[in-house]
Amino acid sequence: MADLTTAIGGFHFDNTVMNGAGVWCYDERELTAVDTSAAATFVTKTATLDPRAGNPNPRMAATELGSINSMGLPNKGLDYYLDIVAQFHAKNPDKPYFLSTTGLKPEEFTPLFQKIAASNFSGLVELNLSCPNVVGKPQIAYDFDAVDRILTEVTAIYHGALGVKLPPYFDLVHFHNIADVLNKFDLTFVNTINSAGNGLVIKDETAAIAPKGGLGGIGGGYIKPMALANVRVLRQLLKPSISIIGTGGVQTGRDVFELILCGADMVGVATQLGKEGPKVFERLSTELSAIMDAKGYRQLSDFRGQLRVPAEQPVTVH
Ligand code: RRO
Repeated sequence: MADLTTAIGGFHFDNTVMNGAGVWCYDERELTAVDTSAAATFVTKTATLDPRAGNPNPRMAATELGSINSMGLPNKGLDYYLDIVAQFHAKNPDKPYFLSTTGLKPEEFTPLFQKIAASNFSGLVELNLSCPNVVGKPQIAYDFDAVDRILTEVTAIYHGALGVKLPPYFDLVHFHNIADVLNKFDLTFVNTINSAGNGLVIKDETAAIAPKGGLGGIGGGYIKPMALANVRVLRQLLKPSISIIGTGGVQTGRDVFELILCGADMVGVATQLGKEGPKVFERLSTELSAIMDAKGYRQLSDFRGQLRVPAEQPVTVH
């Protein structure tokens, strides 16, 4: 087996695959299943200050190529996840865990992070600025000034390891815009990409899900090319101290390999984890290891970021 260990900031992990926030991470039962699988670690469901029921059903559908969801941030509230992560940490003091969180309105970010700062949480916080499914709320990370304001506020309060979950960007100028903002802060990581917002899946002349007129976040194979591009370009534009978790469209060890080739330090799995359950992590690790063995790579740093591009040109906009 090749060496699949990795690091994000000063945090060390004994594997390179983990869940993407939202899948197998709602409660203690689901988190335990991921914790005891081959996954490097887990990230919790995105926690809001207060518990939420989320959107009406049906709110998620799997398709042959991927998935659509409009869960609407169902979660058990920040206190629950702080408490549960503390319990996992007590059992596994050397294993770093991720807590995902977000504010539903601008005034919520300060109390959220005051609470986290006042707790004994010592892992990594993933600030979700890209949920596409809360009715009436825009995806924050498409508003670069809002990201700047929120990170200014949050980093004044919270001095632990902090990262941001990003939506897919599609225009090179937007990659520059977001990188310019993120590079102003002492972030530990970004996680790119969240689901691609506001897609539509039809089954038998009917929208597959109910909320928002059938619109929801698209995940799975549909979005792998966007995930690869977002990891690749952000790796080129972000300062080296910001690690990258690459998420989007992972179905095989080959997909994990390609995200690392684009520069990912860790790889998130969401739609396929939903389809296959936590045993997916063992399969992905075995497949990745076999690819590395065949190529003579002993560790991830042997190929991370080494994508070859014919006649490469720099990623710039004029
Ligand atoms: O709960 C959701 O509807 C959800 C969230 Br918070 C997110 O970040 N991404 C997604 O696809 N669904």
